[in-house]
This record gives sequence, C-alpha cells and structure tokens, in this order.
Amino acid sequence: MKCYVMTLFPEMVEEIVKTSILGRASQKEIIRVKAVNIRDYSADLKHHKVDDYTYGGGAGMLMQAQPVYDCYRAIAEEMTTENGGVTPEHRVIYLSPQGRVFTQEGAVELAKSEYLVLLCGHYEGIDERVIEEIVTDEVSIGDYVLTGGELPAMVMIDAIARFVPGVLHNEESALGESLAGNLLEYPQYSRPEVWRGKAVPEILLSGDHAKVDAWRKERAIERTRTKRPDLYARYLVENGLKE
Ligand code: 6GU
Repeated sequence: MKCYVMTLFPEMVEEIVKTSILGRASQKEIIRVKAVNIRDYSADLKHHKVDDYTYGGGAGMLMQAQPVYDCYRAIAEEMTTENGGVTPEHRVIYLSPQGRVFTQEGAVELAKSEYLVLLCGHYEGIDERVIEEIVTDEVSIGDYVLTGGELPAMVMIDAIARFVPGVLHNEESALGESLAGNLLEYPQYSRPEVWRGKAVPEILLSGDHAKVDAWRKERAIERTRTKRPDLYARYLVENGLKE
C-alpha cells in the first residue's frame, strides 16, 4: 500500500511514520507513506502563500484551491508513472470533522487499497471548489474539532496498516482484538502471579485451553456490557441474541 498525505506539516507525518510498528512496516516497504508538502505547490514563489481570506467575510483564513489541486496533480502523475502510464484506482480522502466517522470496519475496507491519498486541511478549511474537484471521501475521526487533519490522517493510517498483510507479526492479532465482533478485549495478566496482593485468575493457570477460551469470551462479553453498552447492543443483534 502506498499512502500519500497532502499536508502543510510533512514533518508531523514523517515523525510518526518512522516510529514503532509503522516504522518497521515502512522499513520493510509493506506500506509506503509519503508526505507531500502543499506549500511546495504554491504559485506564490516569493512567500509560498497557500491561504487567503474567505469571500463573504468572517474570521479566519482558507486554504486556496490552486496549491491543493496542483499538489494532487503531482501525486496523480507519480502514481501514473509508477504504474506504467495507467493511473491506478485511488480514493482521495479529505480529513474533516464534517466527514463520516471512521470505524474499524472502515479501516478493514481501506486496507484493501493499493493507493490512498489523504488531504489534511488547516485554518478554517479548504476552498470548496477543489474539494468538489478531487475528493472522493470525507472522513472524521470523531465528534470533536482538531486544529488540522494531520493527527486524524495518522490515526487512519495506523488503524488501516494493522490490516495490511505483513504489518503485524501475528496475523491473527488484528482480528482477535478489541472490537472484533463488537466485543472489547478480555483482561490479560503477565508475571508475577501475585502483585500487590492481587492474584491472577486461577483458571488462566489451569492449562485447560477450552476453559481459558470460555472464560475469556465471558469476560469480553461482560466487560463490553458494562463499559460499552452501545457496542454490546450491536453484539447482541449481530449474533441473533436480540431483535
Ligand atoms: Cl478529520 N479533522 C479535524 N480538523 N478535526 C477533527 C477531525 C478531522 N475528526 C475529528 N475532529
């Protein structure tokens, strides 16, 4: 998978991408993340300006259409060259609090993409015309407002990368986890067996794998019911336990 991030702050993206599991996946070229600086496409060769006042007045500056569009054209051209003159299928995702809320299912779906282009906005937003021209999906990461799209873009890349084959060492771990099947993860314990007077649940030491599995499932269900009643309701419906 190759992921282009159109941004005014490429260093934010680069820092995150070189760290931890994303860093390892990048090193192995299982995922390629390229931060592209929108400012490099400013037509203003002197000050590299990319923002201006909004028509109709009001507070704040808007990202102008031209640098965003030219940045996208350069990315499209690079993808075309990489594919022997054929532009590969790709989504252009605009990160915005007005978008559809990103979910684990969304991550699974986007992980099938060969190419992704993420557009990070700043200031009060981006000129509507370039959004209409290039954007295929508008995505939010939750109902709160951030100062820019870079952190949401990285949240998405991280969540998506976990489902790209080879990124995680143990392929099952992406599926058996929190939110798989609308259940939270069961509680886990490591050594020592007793810590500050608290013992590890007896059954986990029994060596009886069937019993351990049953206990974990039960704990996952109970934990979901108490911590996330909204998820629990979905779990019941999707498993035919409730209408
Ligand atoms: Cl994608 N962008 C911004 N600026 N704020 C957000 C968001 C995105 N998702 C939640 N809040």
